[in-house]
Amino acid sequence: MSFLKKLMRSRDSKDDESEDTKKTIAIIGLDGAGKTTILGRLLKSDYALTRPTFGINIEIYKYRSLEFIVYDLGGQTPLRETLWEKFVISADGLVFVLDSTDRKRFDLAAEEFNNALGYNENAPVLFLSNKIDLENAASADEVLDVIDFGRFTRVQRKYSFARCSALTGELLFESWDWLTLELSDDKNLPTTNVKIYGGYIFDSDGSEIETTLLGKPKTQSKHATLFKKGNKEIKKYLRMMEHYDRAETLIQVDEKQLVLTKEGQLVLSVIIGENDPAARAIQIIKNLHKNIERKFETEKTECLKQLLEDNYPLDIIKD
Ligand SMILES: Nc1nc2c(ncn2[C@@H]2O[C@H](COP(=O)(O)OP(=O)(O)OP(=O)(O)O)[C@@H](O)[C@H]2O)c(=O)[nH]1
Ligand SMILES: [Mg+2]
Repeated sequence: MSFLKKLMRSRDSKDDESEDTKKTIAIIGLDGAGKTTILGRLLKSDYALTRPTFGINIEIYKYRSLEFIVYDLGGQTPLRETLWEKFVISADGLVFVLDSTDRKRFDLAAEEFNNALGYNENAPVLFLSNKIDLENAASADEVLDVIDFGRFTRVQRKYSFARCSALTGELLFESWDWLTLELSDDKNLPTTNVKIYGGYIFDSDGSEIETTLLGKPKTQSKHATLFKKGNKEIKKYLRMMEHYDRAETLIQVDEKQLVLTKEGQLVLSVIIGENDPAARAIQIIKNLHKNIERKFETEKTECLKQLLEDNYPLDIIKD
């Protein structure tokens, strides 16, 4: 955070410590890019039908000990001209969303991206090439041809580029984690390990194959209700995602996070601590997807538990 901003904040607020955990993020991009849908997925673990945003949605989003105030700005031409500068100028983080199937407007998107960068020259930038679930989505190379990321390296500005889908959630949480870390002043935020309390294997039709509670018996019984709630949430999500082969999500359950990935017939999920990096958990279960089918053929019980214990001993809860 710039010195001037810090000074202004400490003047405005008596409690400077808590102010430091509040970050503002502006989400911009042309109309229809998927900004509101992305926010819905991140905030409510939901894929809701959206309407064009005529103005601005302001949402508060708590994630990994930070509180984000997110400005979701409408992308239609008049809004770009009147609203963007006002909100982009003071944002701590910038998210630009591109509809990766809207090739006709790539040049326009690039131009608006440039304009926005001119309004705010410091905030870390997350560039999301959205809608990769659609067949005609542009490849990373196609997007990189239109958007000049080299400039960020030249001025040493923090940025990240990711392809994602707000619909299936794919790759969205990884990039959001990147932004969280960039904006956090708390260098103690865990960056590598997570604390896995247990997990599930489901069939994609919603039938449960395994539930695994980890830790000592006392810890397990303490979390039994949490796991029941998680089970319901997974079923709800799978109904919503039944037509999609791949999906990822992050669902808040009580004080914990439930992370889920679906690949074809198999659904894996783990419950982790509330400040743990979801990206790491997603990586773990994606790796397990490969092994679990093999293990199924030989051993039918406690597959997930064993794989976690064998491969990720440092990530599972001990007490
Ligand atoms: N297939 C697919 N459709 C998406 C995805 N993200 C958004 N959409 C759809 O794209 C349309 C526009 O999404 P919005 O989130 O309203 O777009 P926006 O960027 O907020 O648009 P404005 O508010 O007008 O600036 C909606 O019909 C969404 O359902 C995605 O990842 N995949
Ligand atoms: Mg919108």
